[in-house]
Amino acid sequence: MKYVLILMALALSTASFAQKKAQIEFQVSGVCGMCEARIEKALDVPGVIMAEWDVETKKATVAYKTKVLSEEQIHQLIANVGHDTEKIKATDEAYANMHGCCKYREGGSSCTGGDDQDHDDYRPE
Ligand SMILES: [Cu+2]
Repeated sequence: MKYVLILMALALSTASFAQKKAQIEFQVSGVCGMCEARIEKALDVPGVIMAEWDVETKKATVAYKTKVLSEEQIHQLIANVGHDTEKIKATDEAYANMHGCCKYREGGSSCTGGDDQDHDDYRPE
């Protein structure tokens, strides 16, 4: 009986939660695992419940609280760190700040050799 009550409480809290959240999917330009980390970190803000970016499909999946953030703002957060989204393009400045490996625009990515890139040895000049 106790378990039933717990389950009911969980179901109720999920239901009230669901009314205020939305989940969107959209394309985001990027190249590698570092891009993934950067994109997901950019979305590590209040209001974002879950953010994922798939390096294979270039698809971002973001669950967020609609009272805190708009879809537009989410796109902007990603553009701010240098990645173009379906709606908002990153500024040249933000784009230039990215690791060379992540330069998706002119096909100039320098990390095309193998999928096991280690960026840890990268040092900015
Ligand atoms: Cu990258």
